[in-house]
Amino acid sequence: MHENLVSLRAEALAALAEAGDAAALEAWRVRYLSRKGGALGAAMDVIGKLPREERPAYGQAANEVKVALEEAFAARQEALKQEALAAELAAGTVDVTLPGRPPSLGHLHITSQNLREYRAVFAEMGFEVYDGPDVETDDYNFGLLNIPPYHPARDMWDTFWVSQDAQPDPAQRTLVMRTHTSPGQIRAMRDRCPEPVRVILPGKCYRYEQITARSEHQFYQIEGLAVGRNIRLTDLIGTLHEFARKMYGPSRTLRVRGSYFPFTEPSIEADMDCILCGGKGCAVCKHTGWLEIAGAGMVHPIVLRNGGYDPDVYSGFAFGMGVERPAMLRHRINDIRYFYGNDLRFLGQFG
Ligand code: FA5
Repeated sequence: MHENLVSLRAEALAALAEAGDAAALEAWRVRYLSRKGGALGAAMDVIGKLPREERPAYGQAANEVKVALEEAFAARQEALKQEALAAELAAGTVDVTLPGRPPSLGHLHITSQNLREYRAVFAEMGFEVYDGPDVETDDYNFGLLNIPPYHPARDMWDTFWVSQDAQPDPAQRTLVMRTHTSPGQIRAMRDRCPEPVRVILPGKCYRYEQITARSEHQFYQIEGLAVGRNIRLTDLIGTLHEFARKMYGPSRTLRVRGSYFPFTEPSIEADMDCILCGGKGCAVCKHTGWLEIAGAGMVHPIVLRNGGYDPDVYSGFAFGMGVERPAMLRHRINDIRYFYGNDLRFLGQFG
């Protein structure tokens, strides 16, 4: 074989071994294999200058070199491809022995948890759950509860009026977002009369109030109602005391103060000894030793009559308690706005 072909093959193969990536490989191809300007092309051109009898042998030898270089190029190209693939796989290796990330599970909202607790406690005492609507007539929310139009007691409940007319004109039976769960008392009585009633009415209430750390314009209440023969104030006090013991611990004591609600007579507020200091006085109970748990009283005769019961034969008690404010005391939450701010850092603490 001609010397120039021998040295060309040796030089090209040595350079190919050095080509370490796709760009170097392409540069090698252009330098040695390309028809125009490539080293092999130049070696081929020599044929024309050789004596005629030498040409076939030279041509054959040059062709062998060309095939050898093309094969070597293809092999190097494949080798580089495999190297790149191996590097890529090594970089993206999944370590199957690493512990997995647990999926974060949701849980009930703190209010729902509390509502369930209340329901369970009252269910043990024989109360069933009765649901009323969130949008009420003026009559159910006020009138039938002995709060006639223009009565100053209406000021106790700042109201969202649903109808166009903001004035609570009785002729129009204006709709309101219920300001308390008490309208459910009338609905339950009318539904069950003349049977005895023992129900709780949990539900969302709405008030047109300034939002503060203690007050939301939407919050939950639980109403309780018992109607039958010979139901007395002591039954109410006993029920609230039993509730406090079951909900907050067996050593709870209860005290009762006189109060005023238009739909109960007499009306009371019930307090229990502070769950944090046991009555000694602390920041949570504002150093009084007592925490308010419910507004309550004996169902007013007018309300009993509006529910369908003869007040000379039947009597009943009713109570209403908030859900968020007691939960704030229990968990030492200093702002009611956290409840519905939907911040998972807050909600996640009550999983
Ligand atoms: C009433 O709403 C009466 N209907 C309760 C009642 C029922 C009395 C049956 C007698 C017989 P009051 O307005 O005090 O009462 O509300 C009761 C509870 O709801 C409060 O003690 C408080 O826990 C909660 N509450 C009232 N307003 C708000 C508010 N803006 N934000 C959060 N909780 C509130």
